[in-house]
Amino acid sequence: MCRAAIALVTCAFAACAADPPAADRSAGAAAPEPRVNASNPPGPAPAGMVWVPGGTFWMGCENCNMPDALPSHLVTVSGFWMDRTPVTNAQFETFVKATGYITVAERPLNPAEFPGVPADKLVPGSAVFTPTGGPVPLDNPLRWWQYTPGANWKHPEGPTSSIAGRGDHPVVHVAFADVTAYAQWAGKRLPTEAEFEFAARGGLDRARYSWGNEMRHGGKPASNTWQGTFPARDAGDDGFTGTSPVTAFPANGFGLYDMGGNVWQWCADWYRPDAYATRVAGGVVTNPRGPATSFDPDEPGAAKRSIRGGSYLCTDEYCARYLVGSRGKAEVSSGSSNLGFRLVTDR
Ligand SMILES: [Ca+2]
Repeated sequence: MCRAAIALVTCAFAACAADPPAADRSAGAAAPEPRVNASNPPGPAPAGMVWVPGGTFWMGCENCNMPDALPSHLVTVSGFWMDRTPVTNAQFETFVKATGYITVAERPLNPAEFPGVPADKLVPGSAVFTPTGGPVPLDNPLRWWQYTPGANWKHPEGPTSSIAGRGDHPVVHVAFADVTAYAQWAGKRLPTEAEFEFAARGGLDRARYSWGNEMRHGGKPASNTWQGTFPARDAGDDGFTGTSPVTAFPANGFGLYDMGGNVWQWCADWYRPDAYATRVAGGVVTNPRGPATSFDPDEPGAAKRSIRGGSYLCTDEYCARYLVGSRGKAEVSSGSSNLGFRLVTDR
């Protein structure tokens, strides 16, 4: 959903960037097996990053009732460094102080992009999740998402809220341009969907979650999700309603935190529901970078990137995209109160 759709009916869609290069294929190679490479890190770990050694894995979500995550197919990724947690409010604040960067949610809306919308509606803001207080049909997210003037990364629930005491929570209300600006400043990049999923699996072959096959791990909550009737009231049985500190739940097999639950995380790939179906004919795909263009039949014309991990709003009854092979999508000019990011680097 785009930033302005929540309040303003019309949307502005960012133009597509240059097409990414096509994925390499290794058609005709011997039948590969899922594996985690034994390669050592190429050097000392950059601060706050974990070496993901690369390998071959089954990418996709079998028995999830999610057609856009099918068919499951073998993918090989090279090794890379990955932030061990989502980027936190404290880290983003450091970036803003160093650069003076102003996020998309803080910028005035251009009247030319929203013809017919009254000027008093063209106010900076972002989408904030708002519990409904009682059960509602789950067919229209606008029932629980409110475009909130003054909501942004510093004021996650609106102008009277703040991130005080939440420096170790993931930054939210960041649009795609915001995270790429941060990445440029940090000298890193967004992960591809394949890199994110390989990393999230933590070396487990075709597990349902980034921590194993059960929703709870060792009898305890494994991630920050939603308990109770969505979107009426979150019981918070896992200890948190809303975001949580980025290391509040156990790391996965690669030492990565919050690869499922807490906040969605931007990936570099354009989103298309048929992305997997169009690339499985030629054998194992190596380092796929996603389709050349975006298309979401639910919002034709909206430019969307893939997002991963699900969030504190996901429950088995709605979303469920903490399932490690599942996929999400977000319009590039939009942030929201449950969407953040983390970065990777190759050296
Ligand atoms: Ca929770």
